[in-house]
Amino acid sequence: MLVNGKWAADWQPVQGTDGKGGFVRESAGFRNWITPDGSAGPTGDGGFAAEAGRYHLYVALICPWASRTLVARHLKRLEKVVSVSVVEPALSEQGWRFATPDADTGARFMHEIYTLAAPGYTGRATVPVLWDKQRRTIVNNESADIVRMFNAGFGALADATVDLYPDRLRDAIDALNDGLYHGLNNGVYRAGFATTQTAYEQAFHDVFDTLDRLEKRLAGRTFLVGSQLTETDIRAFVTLVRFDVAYHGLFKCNLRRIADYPNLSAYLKRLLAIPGFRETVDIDHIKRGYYSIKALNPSGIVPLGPDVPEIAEVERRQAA
Ligand SMILES: N[C@@H](CCC(=O)N[C@@H](CS)C(=O)NCC(=O)O)C(=O)O
Repeated sequence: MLVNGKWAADWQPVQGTDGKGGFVRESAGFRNWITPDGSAGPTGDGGFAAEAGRYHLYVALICPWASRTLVARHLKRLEKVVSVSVVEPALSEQGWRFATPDADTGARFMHEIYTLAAPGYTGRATVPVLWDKQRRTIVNNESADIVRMFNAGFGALADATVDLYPDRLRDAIDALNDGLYHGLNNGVYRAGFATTQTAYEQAFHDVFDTLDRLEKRLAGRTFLVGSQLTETDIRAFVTLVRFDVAYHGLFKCNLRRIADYPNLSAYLKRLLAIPGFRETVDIDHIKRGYYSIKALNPSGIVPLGPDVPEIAEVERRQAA
């Protein structure tokens, strides 16, 4: 991680804990918003008006948080408005690395983008990052905000027929998102990075309680909230699609696979068939990325399995 703008070499073990072996995720440091007219959004400063070609999104394809923003970018048809670059799947000794120096900034590592924006930055150099090429700064590095900006911040530059956070569903979306974050999106991380048996077991039960609830909720419904696709489906998707290949093994979430839940696996298949979802999934990056986390897998050996039909289908299409 960065400490006062300098890369601290012993960053790998420096995961936040709550003193009882529970994993604590750091909150994001840049919280400005892109808006149609450049006025300030719910947090941060103004001055970030929607413009084609001005903003750039840095992602890792292993990362579920970054992948949320990629799905939203596709669904809102912002592919030609916001450019993207993808870091290498495995974390290096200096965190996320670009395979070739970044075109806009010349950076070789993601942490250099952070220090360009804030020379004295202290914190983890996480993805996703939404970068402003004009002001040469980070607009925002919180995926939940970036999804909402893509949904509503780009005005006429985005597809107005798609609304991932409709007014009338907001309360239901917010309520479900909270449970999903704690029990699933971050729940798998709490299980994987727990350093005590008690913290692991708590997270493990939260994860499978949440999956059981989702399985029931999906009986007879197409999407999680209302009758339309919303950001809640994107949030569920990014964790579900990684579950059997990464979290079941590496994060020890091994009571059941998604493939063992009929409704959840049908739902995952349904989402994969919607243009904008499958394009963001790279099973090879996901596997190599997660299994490169040295603290959890010192040998770096990447498992060959599992054999899951939905995953095999994604891989087959990518190879074609
Ligand atoms: N709050 C962030 C979390 C992003 C996050 O934790 N990204 C991970 C990858 S999945 C990361 O970049 N980790 C590098 C690190 O912690 O050093 C968001 O949702 O955007």
